[in-house]
Amino acid sequence: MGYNITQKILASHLVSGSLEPGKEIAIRIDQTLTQDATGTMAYLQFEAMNVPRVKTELSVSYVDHNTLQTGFENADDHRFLQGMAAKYGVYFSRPGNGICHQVHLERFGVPGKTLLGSDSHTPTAGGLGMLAIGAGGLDVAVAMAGGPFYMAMPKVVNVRLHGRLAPWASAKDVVLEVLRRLTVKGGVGKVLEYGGEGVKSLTVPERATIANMGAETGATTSIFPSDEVTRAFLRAQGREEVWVELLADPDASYDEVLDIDLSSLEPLVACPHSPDNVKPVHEVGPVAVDQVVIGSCTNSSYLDLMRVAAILKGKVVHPRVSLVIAPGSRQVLTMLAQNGALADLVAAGARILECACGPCIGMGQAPPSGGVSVRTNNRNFKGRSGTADAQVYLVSPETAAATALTGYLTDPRELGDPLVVEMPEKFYIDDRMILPPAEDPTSVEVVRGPNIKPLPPAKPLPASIQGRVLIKVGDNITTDHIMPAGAKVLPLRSNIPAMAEYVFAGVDPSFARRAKEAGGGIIVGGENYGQGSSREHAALAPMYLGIKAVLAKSFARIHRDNLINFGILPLTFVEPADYERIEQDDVLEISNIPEALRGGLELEIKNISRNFTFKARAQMTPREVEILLVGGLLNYVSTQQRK
Ligand code: MIC
Ligand code: SF4
Repeated sequence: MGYNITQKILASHLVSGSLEPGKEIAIRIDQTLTQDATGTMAYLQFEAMNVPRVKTELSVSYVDHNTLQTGFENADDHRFLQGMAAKYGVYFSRPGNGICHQVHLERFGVPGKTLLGSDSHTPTAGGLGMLAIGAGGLDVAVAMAGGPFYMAMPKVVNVRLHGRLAPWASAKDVVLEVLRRLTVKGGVGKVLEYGGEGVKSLTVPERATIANMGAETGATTSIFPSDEVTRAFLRAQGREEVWVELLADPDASYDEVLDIDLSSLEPLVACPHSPDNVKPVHEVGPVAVDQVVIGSCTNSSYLDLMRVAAILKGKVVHPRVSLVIAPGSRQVLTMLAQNGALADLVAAGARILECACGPCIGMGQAPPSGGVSVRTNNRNFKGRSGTADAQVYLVSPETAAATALTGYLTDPRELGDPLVVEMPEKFYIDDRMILPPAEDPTSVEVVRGPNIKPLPPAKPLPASIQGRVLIKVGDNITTDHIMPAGAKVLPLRSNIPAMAEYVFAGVDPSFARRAKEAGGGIIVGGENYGQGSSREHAALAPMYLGIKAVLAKSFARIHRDNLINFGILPLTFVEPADYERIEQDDVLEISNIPEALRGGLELEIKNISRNFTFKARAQMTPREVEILLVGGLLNYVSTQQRK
């Protein structure tokens, strides 16, 4: 039996385990990436492991999230990251050089290699045929120290693309269709592997858009073949020598199949407040729009922005609309400047931002009260834009540009003749904003500003837990609910005591105070708890507040791993109906924890307030159990190092 692409890469990187879905495997990591919002913690954790230099083939530290410098905090973090990179053997992509995933695709991604990134959209590099996975910063720190990455062997779904896109349909519409079908939890425990003759018609940046937003299904990653299209892209990036062909064997088998007819796709939109709330644009009706944002790691490539420029050329944005454009990288921005497209965008009224995440993570450009914002981003969770009552719609760059002109959510097919925008033969290449590590690490002084606080220590898990339910939330709670981002909170990413004040701030502002008063407690959640970002702060800050366990119907992959990494017990209900029988402020007791976890047994939980008992499962591997019992991965690594 032949191998699919996912199996090929996993097999060639396998450190332990076997490729049976659901079983634990460990894989060797070739490359890592971090970004500034998760990177400060990741490098503090790496430092705590006492390893003099990273052991990967390549590690890159990007600065792209916290670029709005309204105080000293972000600039302090950037300076710290630059020093750490130089000292420990990491390339440093300077602020303004672009969004990590876009730059990694352009300058570093290699087909057939593994990439672990402390950002949930790391799978973007799957557009190049890399096996690229998002994880918490601590897992990335371990990979930089040479440790393997552990995960449950995912199922592999063959997404077969047929035909080719009709005029005005876009790569974004392909992934919105995937989301419409799979929903925000349909990809959990799976890799989406693209194939079929339709793949050939998609360029690498288009494949990257699709791979990027696969993260919204909860998938472990998405991956495309590495073919002649990949080769042409790498050639145009001056990196053809890293190309290898990577195709599924003709007799490869898959766990599931999803067929998509590209030619039947029409422009789609994800309506508020979830990326899977997908409808055809023309069916949504006239929605008056206040803001259009074009950018983010999903849709900020040269190709995307050239299409936008072609649509806007010679026209001007609707008077009600604020049009904001953040190019994905300095390469993209420079090319637009050199060929005149930037002038077309500016003349049309676009407000050009630096090459960074910006509005996607609420770093500026919050929409007006009750405003409607149409964005090319990948997430439209309530409040993420920085305006609690804004309505955010997710669309392709073509739909966004058409909307900016009319002031209403507009199907770009109304624009008439199809666009013709070609991929360049050669991209503009200048890597001087990517600093190589220092040759002599002892010469590097790492400067730590007052915002950089030491890591909070994690305590071993007690044998029994008695705690109050501090909050009970519903299904699909995102890490943006648990640990909000945005211009006010993001600068505190390296200061956990300050950041912890904002845990669940948008859901229940009294949470942090109540948690501290109670000396910690338990969180109760619904399905797919912790979906969305990789931010380990959504585990680290609750840990700081004394949270000992999260009891949910199901978990998103990265958040579950982060909870274990920080010594918080992730439990699922054996009978989901028991969720209904628990209320906020109930006192729960969980006993015999080490015995139950080590024996793989169900845990008995007593609801002391209502006097009944029910069962929960931990579903952890023996290794995860030991990590949890010693109080998290960092404690576990140091006990292993002492052995
Ligand atoms: C996001 O899109 O939510 C982020 C900000 O990029 C996060 C990482 C973070 O919270 O720092 C992600 O997707 O992992
Ligand atoms: Fe940045 Fe947005 Fe991409 Fe996250 S989703 S990496 S915030 S551009």
